[in-house]
Amino acid sequence: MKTLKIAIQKSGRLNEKSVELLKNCGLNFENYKSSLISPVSNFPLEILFLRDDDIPEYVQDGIADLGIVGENVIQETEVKVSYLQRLGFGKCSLKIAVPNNTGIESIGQLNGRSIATTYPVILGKFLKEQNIVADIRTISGSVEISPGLGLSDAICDLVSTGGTLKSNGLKPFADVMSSEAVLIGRAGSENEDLIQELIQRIQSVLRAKE
Ligand code: PRT
Ligand code: ZN
Repeated sequence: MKTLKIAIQKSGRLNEKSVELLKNCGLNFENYKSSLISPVSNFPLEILFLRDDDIPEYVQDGIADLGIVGENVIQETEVKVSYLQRLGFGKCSLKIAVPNNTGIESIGQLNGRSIATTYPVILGKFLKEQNIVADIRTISGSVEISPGLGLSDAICDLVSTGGTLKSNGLKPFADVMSSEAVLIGRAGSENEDLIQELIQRIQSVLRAKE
């Protein structure tokens, strides 16, 4: 019998909840320390610990059978994967935010403005749908400080509590997408029986939490 592989985040906001979910499914494995692969002792499964950005491609390319990742990462990487189960954690929304004292009051006023983000693909599609032509400035992090430094007129970033926006003098302005962690797979995968068994275990853990 083949061993399934599931890719989860190595460290970061989704790591702990992903590990907890798999442990609650009755799977026995060592949590990530230095090894990037952990075998499960009581199920034909290996856990791959990866940067979240790499997870959709690993699943698309068949290196992993399954993955746990935020919908925002899937949409941004534009891979072809199937959504198997919403997992109810890692909830956040991608929002455009502007400085509190800005003159920007309506979405149309973003025309000709600059927006800093680490999500240029999702933002680009959103602006196109809204018929807005703005200058998307792709940066790799610390997006919230960009307007204060005079680098952009607005930002587009993930928000959960809103505390980061507030402490940087920004206010949410438009919702681009909402996101949560999801289980992804690939259509037409071999080992459909094992995958179904794992999905059923995950679903019963989620039901028990309701
Ligand atoms: O190292 P690796 O590449 O794996 O991790 P990462 O640094 O890219 O991602 P990580 O661990 O920060 O987030 C993983 C996933 O968690 C994201 O892709 C989202 O799906 C989800 N998630 C949920 C969040 C947030 N909530 C969130 N609040 N990801 C990031 N944030 C950041 C946001 O970018 C902003 O800087 O938290 C700040 C805002 O938080 P609040 O609470 O102040 O609003
Ligand atoms: Zn990442």
